[in-house]
Amino acid sequence: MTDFAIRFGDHVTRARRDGRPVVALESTIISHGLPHPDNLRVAREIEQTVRDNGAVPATIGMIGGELIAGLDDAQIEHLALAGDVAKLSVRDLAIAAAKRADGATTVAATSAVAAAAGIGVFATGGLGGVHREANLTFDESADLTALARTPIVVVCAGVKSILDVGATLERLETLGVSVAGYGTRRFPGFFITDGGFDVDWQLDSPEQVADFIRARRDQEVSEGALVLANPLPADEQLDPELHDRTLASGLALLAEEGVTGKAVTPFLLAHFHASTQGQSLATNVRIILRNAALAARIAVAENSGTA
Ligand code: PSU
Ligand code: MN
Repeated sequence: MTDFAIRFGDHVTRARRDGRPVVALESTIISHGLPHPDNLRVAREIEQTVRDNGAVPATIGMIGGELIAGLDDAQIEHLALAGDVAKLSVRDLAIAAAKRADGATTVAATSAVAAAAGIGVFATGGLGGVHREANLTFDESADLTALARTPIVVVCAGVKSILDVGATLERLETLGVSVAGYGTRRFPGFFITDGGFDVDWQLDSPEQVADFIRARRDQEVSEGALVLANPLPADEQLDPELHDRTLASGLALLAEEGVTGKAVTPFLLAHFHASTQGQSLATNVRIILRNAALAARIAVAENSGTA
């Protein structure tokens, strides 16, 4: 007999028993999105920010083939510092379990596991999306199709400007994923406040987002996610000129070195962090912590409304 079911960390088991709000967090940003050793420090700060805002963090990942909702500190440290952690999208989860692998979950996999575990709010940095030149490479993140079938709220700063932002918004529309700006109708570009596109809807408070969750549940019509785009304030963004320069050199390097597939996002992120003397890293961290705080406040609002 085998049991590959999702296991809950002790702190998440307690939170569920006590009816406390829980926020899901991904582990790919820890293992693959942020440079060592800052990644471990940031992973801990994200969890603390969720706690400071009244919710319980459930960082999701895989240890030795076991899918865990609510990694403990030693497990987070392992995923942050071990060199051979797999990047797991939804399609990888069962294979990696069969291989007893250690793995970090992407937005797609984290959303799917969180929803299966009854967690309705998830904070991350930025979504995966449609890559530039996807018309030639077909490189579109499985984050998009996963969100189409996963009832969760993903608090993010839009999609990184390393992607094709307009095409990503078009695909989200086609796939039936709800999209709203938090306090704005402009869709952010991750490091930069304004990604260059409008969205149709703006939500203005954690309570309003909690009402979205209730409406989706009561209506029983849509199965898809809400992408809640939470931009950095303009005075906290990465200098747009530095951003454009770094993006151009990163894309050139990508082509030169022939990087493709799931290595593209980590490669470009590492390039940003290496060539902006830490500025993009500091920006990235601010984004994640702001999203973690907002997600916690949404989880609290949702929880108090249904108590
Ligand atoms: N955005 C970030 N940092 C990241 C990622 C996105 O700011 O590390 C990760 C997320 O886990 C996302 C994944 O789900 O990259 C998308 O990868 P791909 O394009 O290979 O689907
Ligand atoms: Mn891809």
